[in-house]
Amino acid sequence: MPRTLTVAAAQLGPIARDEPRSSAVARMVALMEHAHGRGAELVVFPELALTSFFPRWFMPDQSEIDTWFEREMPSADTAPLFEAAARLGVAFHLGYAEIDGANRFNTAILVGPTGEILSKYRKVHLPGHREDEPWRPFQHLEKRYFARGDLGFPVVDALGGHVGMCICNDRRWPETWRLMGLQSAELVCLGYNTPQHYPNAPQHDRLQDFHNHLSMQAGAYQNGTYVVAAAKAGLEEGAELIGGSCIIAPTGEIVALAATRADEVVVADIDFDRCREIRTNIFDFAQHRQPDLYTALAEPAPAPAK
Ligand code: CDV
Repeated sequence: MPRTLTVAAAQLGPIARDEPRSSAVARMVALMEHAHGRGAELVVFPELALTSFFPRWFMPDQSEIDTWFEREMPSADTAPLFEAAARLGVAFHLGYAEIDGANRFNTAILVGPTGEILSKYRKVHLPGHREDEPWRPFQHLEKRYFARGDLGFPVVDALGGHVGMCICNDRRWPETWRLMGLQSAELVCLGYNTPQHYPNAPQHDRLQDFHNHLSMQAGAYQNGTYVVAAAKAGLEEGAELIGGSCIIAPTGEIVALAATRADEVVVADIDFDRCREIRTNIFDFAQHRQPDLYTALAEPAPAPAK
């Protein structure tokens, strides 16, 4: 009997700096209702989906930084999303900034169709820089505002399959995918905020959409997993964010793709059993991996050759 699930990537257009969480949540509830109308049983929202992408601003005052973080989940602001999920019987994935005691993380949760949190992930690969760099047209201060995630790369049995999560920059690292592949991930949910302009290497600006899909399609194929990826997209506070939200099959093929840089839902039916097409053939880990020769992967990188 096939194990199937109808999944949606819910892309968000720009969120203004002064847009309240209640407004972002109302937009997400509308996207969830739309996705449900198209049969979706799981809706994936972007990274830091409740607010504007605040790491683009240098804020010296910690109390101001903390206004961008959530102290509880659900909260009064996010309760409507949990209520909508339970009303519709839809699971969802949500990215947000989390305060836990003295620590601050870039976090994502998987919430089940009755509104219970099934899994939590905290972003491991934090891009950007720690100090204000006024030469940039916009900052990328994730290294300043977040601690490295401390939960590993969990894969849980949920929604009929093995479900993992990662966040934005994590998708560019093959280790992210393989650590979930080694746990037999069949579906990876992720959100991202990727500027079109990369100040350190502007010659890559034209390649941002290509590198986005290249990384995720490779991760899907090399580990035999579906991917549902949701962008925050469009011109947000002077920074253009790529879109390209998509659903990728274990063959690496994109099976649904957003066409805009605005609020948009894309939907696809997935069959978890198709993951075996990859995992019992070309990427049969038990037969073909050579882990005794991979030990350097867990060591610090040597200095680059001159
Ligand atoms: N939010 C991100 O992690 N963004 C990075 C950008 C800064 C390169 C990304 O990997 O898309």
